[in-house]
Amino acid sequence: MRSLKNILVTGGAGIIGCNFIRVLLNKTPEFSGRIINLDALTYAGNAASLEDIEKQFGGRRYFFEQGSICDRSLVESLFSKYDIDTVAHFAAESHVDRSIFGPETFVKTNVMGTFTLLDVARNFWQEARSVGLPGAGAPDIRQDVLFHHISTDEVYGSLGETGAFSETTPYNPRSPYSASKAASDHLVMAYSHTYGLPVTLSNCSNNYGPYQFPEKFIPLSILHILEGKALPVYGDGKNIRDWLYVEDHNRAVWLILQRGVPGEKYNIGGENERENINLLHSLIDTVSKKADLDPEKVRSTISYVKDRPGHDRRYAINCSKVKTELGWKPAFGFEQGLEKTVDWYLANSEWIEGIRSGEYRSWVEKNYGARGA
Ligand code: NAD
Ligand code: TDX
Repeated sequence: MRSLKNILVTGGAGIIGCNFIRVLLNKTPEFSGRIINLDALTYAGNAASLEDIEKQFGGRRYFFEQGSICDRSLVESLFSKYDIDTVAHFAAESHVDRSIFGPETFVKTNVMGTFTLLDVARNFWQEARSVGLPGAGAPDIRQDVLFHHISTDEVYGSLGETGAFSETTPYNPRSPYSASKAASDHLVMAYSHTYGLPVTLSNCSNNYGPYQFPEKFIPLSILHILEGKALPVYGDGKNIRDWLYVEDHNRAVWLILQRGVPGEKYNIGGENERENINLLHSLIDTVSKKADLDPEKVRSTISYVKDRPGHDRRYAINCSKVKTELGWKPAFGFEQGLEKTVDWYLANSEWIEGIRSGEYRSWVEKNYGARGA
């Protein structure tokens, strides 16, 4: 088992990164190290998501650094300042719709940002400066360190009615978002093959849970149900996603950090395939019950809208590798995860108001018009 002392978490103010930090510091007694959270606080990042962590662990085991993963000198200084031995790289532009409206930041952050982190790690983790070109598996890079890259099932493309993505499924990304993530995955693997950088890579399905930015389907629908707004369903509503509770995802990431084999990739999925329209009906039932709304009245606000261009039809994940090799299994059933998520949004109106103001609101108004934030 790897000894992890100083973990650089990138994108720790987003849904998955902030849950990872919370799980590690609050619920993982076997971890006694420090977490350094590098986050640019884009529209999707929110420092308020980690206020409790800052209060409890700030300056001792938790350190927040605001900045971009594309800023090489900043990243270099953080590696030295905190003597980083592990990277858990979550930071990304993550919303498919936004990548269609404006792909450039996706290439900058997801491709160039990942490259910058990899290259700084390679330099910082060199045992000693060697002369000339390193060969494959170059021995001069420390092997007691790890660069873990978090990626998506969307790199594999779209499935028909049957089958599931495995770790050997060829890449076939179809949106600017998934193409940028695929490019970053290839760079990660190239740094392993060419320089011997110890890397692991995970490709997961759709996460859901507390602190998710309300542009994604589940939180957007919860808030629109509560506010009596139209519920936008893209196309015929029969696209299928595999839903993974964020804490289950991060338990798998933690296992990979401890015991993942360098150079290997792992698929992580919730084994919860749902058509979007069926998921929406479940959400309507759950939210209506908790908020005392009439579910039939809410259902009448479902609004089929123009489909997302290039909308992938179905994703499904075969996650037998992470189960058999690392002993992972999801702890939360889908209904349970959904209830916990709805409860969290009902109890956290201040967080919601904070994140929906400013830049996000004007972007939504410009690009979606009347749909509202
Ligand atoms: P998110 O959009 O909620 O958060 C992304 C975080 O990254 C934000 O805090 C943002 O401020 C930060 N960030 C963006 N650009 C940055 C930059 N240049 N430098 C530093 N920080 C920057 O995303 P998420 O859903 O938490 O996703 C985390 C990772 O998981 C991403 O790599 C994403 O591709 C991947 N992923 C997400 C899902 C999902 O369903 N949410 C599924 C599969 C894979
Ligand atoms: O208003 C909506 N109506 C709708 O029908 C929204 C926002 C979405 N949808 C559909 C599109 C998708 O089929 O719901 C499904 C889920 O959409 P998103 O929440 O936007 O997620 P998705 O596009 O599947 O991508 C997510 O999972 C994979 C994350 O955003 C990615 O970062 C991750 O890699």
